[in-house]
Amino acid sequence: MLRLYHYWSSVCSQKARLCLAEKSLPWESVHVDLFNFENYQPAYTRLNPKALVPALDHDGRIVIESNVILEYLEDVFPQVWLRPGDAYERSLARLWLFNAEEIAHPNVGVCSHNARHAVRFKSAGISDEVVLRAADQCPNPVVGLRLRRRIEVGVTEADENEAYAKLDYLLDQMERQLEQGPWLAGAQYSLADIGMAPMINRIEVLPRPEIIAAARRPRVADWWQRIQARPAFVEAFSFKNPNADDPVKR
Ligand SMILES: N[C@@H](CCC(=O)N[C@@H](CS)C(=O)NCC(=O)O)C(=O)O
Repeated sequence: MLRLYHYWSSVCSQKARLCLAEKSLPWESVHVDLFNFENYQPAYTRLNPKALVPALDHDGRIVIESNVILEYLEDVFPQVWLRPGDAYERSLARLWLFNAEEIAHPNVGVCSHNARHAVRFKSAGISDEVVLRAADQCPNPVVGLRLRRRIEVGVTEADENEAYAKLDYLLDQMERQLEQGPWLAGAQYSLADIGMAPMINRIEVLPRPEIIAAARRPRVADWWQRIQARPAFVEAFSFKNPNADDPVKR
């Protein structure tokens, strides 16, 4: 039995859901409400001490870290093959999983704070005091202290500019990589594409979507169209926000 602990709009959760969908694997959903700080509660941190989603429970064994979850699913359910057979293309798949986590994820995180996260706290009437109390309860200092800083100091325009510059640099590499395409690791759709798809999906709803526009990066834009046309994408991204009052819909 596969059970995924996830949050509807979390990019890392979307990676796991996309992989499950590509492999047509049935799974049970446990939705962890990040904006209610359920991920900081002992019931969840017993499963994932990092206090982050996603976490995968496979017959009672817990796998954490989205890239590790993708590799695990590929090892255990190789019937639908998402890891290239060629060693060089496999290295590209690993490189793009790494790029998704090392560069894309933290920087879309910075750019998401003002545009999405702060807006949601405000609309739900969650005060700074409540957020700071939750941050202090988070057992993972990387996560708790980051949240505290985002409330106390905020994310400045300079922080956002820096994050967009890093995303721009990564997108340049992606545009070049896709010259060897059609997919990020070469001929075959792979874990590399799964790693990057949620990041591009997020960039599209952030304040500077022009960085993935066809006029600017035609290969990235074309790849993004092909990603969205896949039935697994439609399935994985159809998991909607259970909170109808939340202003963020995608
Ligand atoms: N490296 C981790 C990162 C996981 C992560 O940062 N998850 C975010 C959602 S995409 C989260 O749980 N954030 C909650 C928080 O910061 O409180 C992975 O790839 O699984």
